[in-house]
Amino acid sequence: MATSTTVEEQARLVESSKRLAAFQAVKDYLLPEYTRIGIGSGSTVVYVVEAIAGLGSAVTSKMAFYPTGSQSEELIEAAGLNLQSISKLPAGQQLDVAFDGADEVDDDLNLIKGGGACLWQEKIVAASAKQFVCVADFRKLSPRLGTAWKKGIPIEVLPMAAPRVLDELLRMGAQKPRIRPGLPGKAGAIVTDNGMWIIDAPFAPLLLPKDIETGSALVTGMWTVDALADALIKIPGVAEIGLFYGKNGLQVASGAQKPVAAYF
Ligand code: ABF
Repeated sequence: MATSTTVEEQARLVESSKRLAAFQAVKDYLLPEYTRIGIGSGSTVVYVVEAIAGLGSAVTSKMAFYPTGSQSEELIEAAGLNLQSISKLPAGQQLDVAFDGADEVDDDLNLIKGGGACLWQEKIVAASAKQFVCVADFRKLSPRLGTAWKKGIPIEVLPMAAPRVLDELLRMGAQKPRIRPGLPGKAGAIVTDNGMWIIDAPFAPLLLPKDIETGSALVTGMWTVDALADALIKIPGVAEIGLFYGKNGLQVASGAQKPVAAYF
């Protein structure tokens, strides 16, 4: 009895952390003059959309919302917001801001994303925005990626290349990488919105520049975030990886993958 109450209390705490983070992020980063907004996937983004819808149609009717997949498409439509497609965003234009969740966030705001299998479109939307804001609950923050999210880095692959990609991941030191199975009741591998498969590849915790300064990178078999991401994306057959890394939107004009801020 005591255990189940604790589990329920923890669940309530997590939901309240997601909600508070989402409302604060929208308050700080959604300016009324913005017209193009990216909306990510997952359960935390539900609160982002709730916060946006709560601003009222006087504010939101001038805005268009760009989803990262079928789930966020439904979310936007259900809230009565104006749904647009990132494929219709003209070349040379950017979203004003994009909000999305994460599976894990490290001290430098690198992210693991893709637990929900939408990582490719999530990266396109995040990188199309002038500012990308991450919203998550307190369980997602950790000093190094791979510490809190133990299922591995999600990697979107061309199905025919999956066996070769698995070989390469093992060679790079991944521990038991595996093709993600389909949702309960569905045989075979999970198929993404883009017709691809997902491989989850667990690696030892990923180091940050500060670790190299202090010498921890000398530990055998440990990658830095940037080195691993650069190597993974070069494997033939890999379409996209669930590491959002590099520079954030304050440092590059466009194409940033890292958030300018993370809310917990
Ligand atoms: C998306 O949703 C994904 O990149 C990430 O895997 C997941 C986070 O979901 P939740 O908010 O439900 O924890 O952002």
